[in-house]
Amino acid sequence: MSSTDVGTTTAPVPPQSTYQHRVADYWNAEENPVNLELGRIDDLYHHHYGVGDVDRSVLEGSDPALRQERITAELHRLEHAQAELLAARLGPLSPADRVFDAGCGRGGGSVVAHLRYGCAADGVTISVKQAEFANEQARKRGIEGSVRYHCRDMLDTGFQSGAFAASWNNESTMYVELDLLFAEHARLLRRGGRYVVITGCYNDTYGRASREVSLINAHYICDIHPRSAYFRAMARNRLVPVHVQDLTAATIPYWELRRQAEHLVTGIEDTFLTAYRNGSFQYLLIAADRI
Ligand code: GPP
Ligand code: MG
Repeated sequence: MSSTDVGTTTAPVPPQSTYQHRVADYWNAEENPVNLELGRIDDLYHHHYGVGDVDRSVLEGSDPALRQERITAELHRLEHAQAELLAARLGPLSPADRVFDAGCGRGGGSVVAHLRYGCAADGVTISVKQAEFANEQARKRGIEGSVRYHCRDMLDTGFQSGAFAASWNNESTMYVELDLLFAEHARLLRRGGRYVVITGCYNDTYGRASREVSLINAHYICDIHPRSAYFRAMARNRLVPVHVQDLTAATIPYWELRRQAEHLVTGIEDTFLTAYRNGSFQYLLIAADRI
């Protein structure tokens, strides 16, 4: 290096921020029974919550092992219903289409989309463990030619522009800046493509983040956005909402059942229930068209 270059030399920028490393550490280490035991039922591993009415008969019965088994199956049924609700908003799609799962976790959502539409799917997660686990599941199902998982940043996927007919985030937007995220979705989606998000957001009418929302942030090392931020960032990034659904009332029964599942609780259950009930937090689905 000549002496004239000294003033322009910059420190190397690490490929991942320290924050991203900590988030990856969390998901690389995560082995909550509430995720693994539910997934084992049919090898659909979800990393999101459930919606719909609960069959409360699962809480009855004198055999403790059978009771636990029935509660586990019921929670999985509700989480699967959430995944189907999201997948239904992605279509219509055909086997010729390709979809993008941003923050794919252990891969359940991409498998659900593939089974529903026959489409190809690419999921990305920042956790190498999750990507390996999800690819192994796809191999076991014999769908590894259509459903692939990558350890990549959802803000900077490296996939081809306009290559996707639909894309989504299922409870993963709280790890990233929405403007950067929606810019990447808008780049990846073809014109007329569909974007769907299901998320927990804080309620602007409450004010700022409540104590419970802050506790949820600390629990998952995330940063829950206000509801308004989604619409602002979509408008700035060629995503036009076509359907908005408040799922708050539909997810409360899931949390009421989960808090009684002593073999599965993680300790965050009452915080979610309080946050939903005091009006500071909402469970929201937004579907948008890429213009
Ligand atoms: C994932 O679910 C949850 C998140 C990625 C972050 C927080 C989501 C909000 C809506 C605020 P999980 O299935 O991995 O969580 P758990 O282990 O609690 O079941
Ligand atoms: Mg879970």
